[in-house]
Amino acid sequence: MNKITTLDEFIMSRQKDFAYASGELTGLLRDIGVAAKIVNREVNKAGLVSILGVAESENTSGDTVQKLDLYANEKLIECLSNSGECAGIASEEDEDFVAIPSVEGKESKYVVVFDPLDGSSNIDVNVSVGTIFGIYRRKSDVGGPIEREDFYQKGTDLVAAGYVLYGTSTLLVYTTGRGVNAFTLDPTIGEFCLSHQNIQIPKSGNYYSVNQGYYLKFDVEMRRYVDHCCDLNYRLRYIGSMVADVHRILFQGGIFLYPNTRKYQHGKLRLLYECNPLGFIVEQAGGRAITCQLERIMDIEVKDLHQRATIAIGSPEMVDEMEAFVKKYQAPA
Ligand code: AHM
Ligand code: MG
Repeated sequence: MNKITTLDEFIMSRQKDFAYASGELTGLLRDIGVAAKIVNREVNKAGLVSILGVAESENTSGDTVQKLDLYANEKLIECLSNSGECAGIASEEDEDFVAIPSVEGKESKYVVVFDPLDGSSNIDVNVSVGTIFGIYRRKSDVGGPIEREDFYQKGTDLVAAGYVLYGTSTLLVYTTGRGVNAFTLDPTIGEFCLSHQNIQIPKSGNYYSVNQGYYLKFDVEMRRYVDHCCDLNYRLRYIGSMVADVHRILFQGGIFLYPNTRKYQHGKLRLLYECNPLGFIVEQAGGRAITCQLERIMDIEVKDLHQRATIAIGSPEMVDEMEAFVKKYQAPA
């Protein structure tokens, strides 16, 4: 029988990769792993309990909030508050960042950004949803209050990022900038077990993932690229959960697109806690993540916690190809 490596064992074994590591980042990743298990439990029983359904509130971006979003948000904050390794958080569900009180006088160096339950419109119909997170080293003085600048950091400043996919099985995928590894939750022992090591995205693929219902609202260069995908008989897959759509592409190759539309003139997806963490993971796996205006996602200045960005992310050769279409067909400046 192969030796099982649990998420905790793996995180601990990687701690020595970082010079001067004192275990805080390790502690943070473990806290997120615990939160993921709790959220997973609730997602799995969502159909059985009364918390299923739409809460009567909207998040800061104007989308309807499902009750499970709020639950996942609370659990992540609770878990990140336990060990004292996190100084503050910014979440899709909170308009502003939230300071986390110090535990036993610990002075945390890190802040965490997350989308607690992405793709929440899928919950009521038993379709995959996910959690996305990113970890930054704070910029303000350790020991003092956290500041907005702690969160206004580019993707290139990420120390770690990951996602949890609550799918047919539950997977946690993360990177600390030294490759990408995935852990599958074994529900019988309640542990995330190492299942995919050093993931490499295929250089090209057969899948494209875009909400083609918005086709007529895309810019001409994006319509030409989508036409090209159709021409080549690429297979269209669009779940409407970015985590699940990008996960397929990470493993099987392809491209995920969320361009600007008439309704979402700067794209729909959020830079800080959706595009940047997934961009970091895909780049670490050998892929690319750029905007539909061809800027590298991880280089974009963050000026707002809930800033939106367009995105084209996936296999490097397919993103290169999309880039060539944009250059060829975009309106002259
Ligand atoms: P959410 O964070 O409110 O769930 O919204 C983000 C989701 C992504 O997971 C998904 O890719 C996208 O919204 C789908 O949007 P649309 O329905 O416009 O295609
Ligand atoms: Mg989201």
